[in-house]
Amino acid sequence: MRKFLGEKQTGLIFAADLPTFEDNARVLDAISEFVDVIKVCNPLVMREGAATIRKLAERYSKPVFADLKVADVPHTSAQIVKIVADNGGSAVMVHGFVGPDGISECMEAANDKVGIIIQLELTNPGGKIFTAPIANDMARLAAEMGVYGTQAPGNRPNRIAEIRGIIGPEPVIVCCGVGAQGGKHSEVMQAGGTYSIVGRAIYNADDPVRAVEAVLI
Ligand code: 3DU
Repeated sequence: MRKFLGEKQTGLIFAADLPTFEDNARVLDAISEFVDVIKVCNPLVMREGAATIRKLAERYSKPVFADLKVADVPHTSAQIVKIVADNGGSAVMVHGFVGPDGISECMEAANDKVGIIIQLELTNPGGKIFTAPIANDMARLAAEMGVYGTQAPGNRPNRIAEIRGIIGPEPVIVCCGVGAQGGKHSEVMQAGGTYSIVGRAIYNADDPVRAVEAVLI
């Protein structure tokens, strides 16, 4: 399996969730040396266009993970994956609940240029109601299908460990919910997570470099 997100160093994925490219660039200019991967989400891509993926990748020479939460019928989901690939993205998040045909068509569209990462369990309290009960089944499916990785809730380390147990040592696990949502990077790493995703705890801090250092302790 290709290392779509590159070699792990700090294990930090920065969630570039500020409103514009320039807002995110101001923070990234200060902290990029600590960042393994830059993550973009739907609001930024809707405002700035898909080209912002390549702009970030080139400016910082880092892989960009498009957390676009793809969740449609296969032929529509596949188009989104292709847009990410065509715009220089390295990985894309696809909801596991789309099922095997949806995941398979996304993998075909990715054409080994982009890693497919399966969203399993949302970190918000409501995520426990509908996504948590099916998350282990979706993790099993992800492992069977040989995807590049899965998401896991970084604010529930026991769930990361459980998901790691299901998918085995190879796939990456990206763990959102570290920092502002209560998760801790050290606990994510200990539980078997590959990366912590951190946004607000860094970009809302008066001193983003100190905030990164605090996260990585
Ligand atoms: O809470 P933060 O500001 O560190 O941002 C977390 C990021 O991770 C944000 O982009 C959000 O959309 C994403 N994310 C979750 O928070 C929870 C999930 O289950 C999946 C993605």
